[in-house]
Amino acid sequence: TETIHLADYTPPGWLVERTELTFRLHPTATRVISRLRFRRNPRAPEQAFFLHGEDLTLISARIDGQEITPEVTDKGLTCDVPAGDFTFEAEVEISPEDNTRLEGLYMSGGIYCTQCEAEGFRRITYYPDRPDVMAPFHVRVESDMPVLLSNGNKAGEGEGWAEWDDPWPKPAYLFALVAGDLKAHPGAFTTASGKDVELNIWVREADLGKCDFAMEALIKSMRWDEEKYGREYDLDIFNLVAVSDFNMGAMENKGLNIFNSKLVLASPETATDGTYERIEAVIAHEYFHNWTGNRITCRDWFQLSLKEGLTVFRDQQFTSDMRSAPVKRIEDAGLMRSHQFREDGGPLAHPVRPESFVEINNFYTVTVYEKGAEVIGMLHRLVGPEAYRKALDLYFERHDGEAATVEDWLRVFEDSTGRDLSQFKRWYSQAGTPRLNVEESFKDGTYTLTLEQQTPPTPGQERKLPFHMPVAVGLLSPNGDEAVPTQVLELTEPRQSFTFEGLGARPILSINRDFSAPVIVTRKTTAAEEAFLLASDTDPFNRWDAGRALARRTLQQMMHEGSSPSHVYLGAIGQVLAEHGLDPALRARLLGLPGEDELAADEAAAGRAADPARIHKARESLKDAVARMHVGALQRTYMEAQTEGPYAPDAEQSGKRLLANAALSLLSRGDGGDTAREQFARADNMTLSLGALQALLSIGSGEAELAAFEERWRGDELVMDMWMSQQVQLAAPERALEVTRRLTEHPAFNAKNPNRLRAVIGALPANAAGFHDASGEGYAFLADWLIRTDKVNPQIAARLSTAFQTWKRYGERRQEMIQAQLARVAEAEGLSRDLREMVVRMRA
Ligand code: DPP
Ligand code: ZN
Repeated sequence: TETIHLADYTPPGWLVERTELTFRLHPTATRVISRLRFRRNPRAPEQAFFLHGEDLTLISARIDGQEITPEVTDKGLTCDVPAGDFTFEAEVEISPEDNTRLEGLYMSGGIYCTQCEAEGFRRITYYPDRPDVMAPFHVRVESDMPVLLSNGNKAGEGEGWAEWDDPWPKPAYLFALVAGDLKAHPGAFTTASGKDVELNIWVREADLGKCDFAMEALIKSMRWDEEKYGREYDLDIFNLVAVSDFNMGAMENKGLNIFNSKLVLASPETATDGTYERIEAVIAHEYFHNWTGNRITCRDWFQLSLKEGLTVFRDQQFTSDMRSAPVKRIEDAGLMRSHQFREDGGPLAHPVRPESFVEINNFYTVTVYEKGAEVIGMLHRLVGPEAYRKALDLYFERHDGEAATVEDWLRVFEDSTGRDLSQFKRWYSQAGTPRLNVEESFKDGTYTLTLEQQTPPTPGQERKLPFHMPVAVGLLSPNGDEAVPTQVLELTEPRQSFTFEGLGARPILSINRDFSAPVIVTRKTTAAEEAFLLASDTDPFNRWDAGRALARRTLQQMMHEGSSPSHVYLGAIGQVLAEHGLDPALRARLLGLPGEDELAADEAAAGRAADPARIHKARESLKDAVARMHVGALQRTYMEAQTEGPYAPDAEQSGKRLLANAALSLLSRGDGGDTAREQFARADNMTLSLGALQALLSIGSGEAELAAFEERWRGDELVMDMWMSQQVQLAAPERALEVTRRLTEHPAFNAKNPNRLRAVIGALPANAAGFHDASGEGYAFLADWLIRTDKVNPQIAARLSTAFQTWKRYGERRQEMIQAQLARVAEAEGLSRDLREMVVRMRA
């Protein structure tokens, strides 16, 4: 297998001036006829003419009308070409129905659809399939399907055909085609400059009632991007299609977004509040790509975070504006800690801009996406919102229509603010989570804060240089007042001191407020100080963080010292429950405990082998203790969190339901599940049904409810996904594998559908104690499924394999068993490039 390096980037030898495609659709024998106008790239070195192409049957090829016989390999095609401009034409045959990888043109439930990012277009026809080759596309689709869609504006249609014209030059990865028996949920938008845009969400007829929310989210996104970034939509029509089989969440193809149906379809009965929020965010994310990704794209795939980090940052801003900013920050920081720190601290660690890859699909990661967004968040914090907006204006002005790089991105900030960002740039090249060590001293009214940064080695990067990071800090007086309001300290040195003068008493530090830098703060504190911050910090993120720290502290004592749950923690939770004025969503978050996987990371960081069974037990008994101690307050909280009036998936109502479900889950530990059964019986929305079901499953009950749920929802694949994944995740550890295995034989399961695979196979590792069962059977089960799935869909297999990335956290026996399974996968016949790369990186 071949490794691709950023350092080897060479500009394309030829550019495409115009791309014309004709599709004669057929399930097993689709013909793709291409007509490409090529022009020599004056800025490229001499090179052979090469077009990517994989799994294509070449029928014929011509240059300037003359039949040619190109040299074809399993990677692409080469041929002699004229010195000047020329037209290349080809006809190829492909079989959408046999395409189970879901890359290129494939069929999903009788609908033709495409997924080209990153390198799927080469499975459609021969083409320079690289993002720095941008061209206007004209597409003709011939099929007897009633709806025929492609990118851009409609250029004509008739019986059995339609033509689409996309005037905006784009790389092939943004190409899309959809053909099927679809119905439109229509909408309309008038841009700030008065242009009318036709909007359509295309779904199966049966799903037409589940599109209102997605349409509203789209319209809000379009408006928000105009107001916040000055970006208008640039075509006459915007189409969005929901399909059932999709490797990713959604895809930003120009003017024709294609979505995993789970991120479009929603009704109160079938979608949870969490799903609604995800839909709103992902609709926004894909829409925002129209400027950050499509109008300005990436020069090469190493620059992926240029569009993804930025677009995630933009969708986070959007959600903060639509809902609660502190709650959103807690969710995002929580995801960084639970998922990105895990990646950054293990064998799969890589920089936000990776320097090499074997299979680019393996780099659509939390590091490229979420850490990439954090890096932009830091930039935003360092320069301030106004300078940020000015820099973005310059970015659009300077690079519109181009394929840009991280260097281009940072240069607009340097040019518009006069700042030197050369040290800041290390966030793009150095992997690993920095540790921030804190020392404090106080004398004669002067408080000195000394910060020391240190980043551990990651694969291929032994030594790290210091980062330039904003550390938001506030100081609290012992009485809870803010002695020094939030200040952003700029840390650039390995060790740096900051002083604060004129303080009356030794202050209490609130550091890395709002999660200003994606780092791990290591600091000697006491339970009393954490309890103080949980009760009094003015920064909501740090309140949450202090609660987490307090929970970890007691869980560790329970695990290793046989202590009973700490009274400080239990008392602090009591106070949170009694804080009626606090946003319910925030209160719910404050009640949550760190996940078992995060606790395992803590164990490893403390130099101990993580014991998943013991972690699980400690966490369960802490929940029991909270439930016992606060039964009255939990009942009051539960009552207080009931919503009135018709269901709405807005921030206010969903915050209440989140709190109600959190209280319910604790209450169920004391009442045998009676309240949950009652909630399940009366629930008129999925958030409350599922919350009740979860509460019951987590106390080992809920058989009758599971059956009733299945009876009601067996026809709805998206609801059944939740039904399946909750059973796996919440099964008692000793039953987890059996439950998973049984579900793989359930009629609702389908080993070819990514959502089903994620809901069942992907859910097992989320049941940490079950997956890591001492027998090692969980590991063997996952390895079997990796080998099996790899033959169907390598991208999904590679993704599921990441469950093994934490192997170093565990004891020798478990390490050996995981390594043995990785070795078995490595030896499997015909292993894909995707899965092979992952296994190689994770093997010792
Ligand atoms: N569809 C993926 C996303 O929007 C890849 N571009 O992030
Ligand atoms: Zn994206």
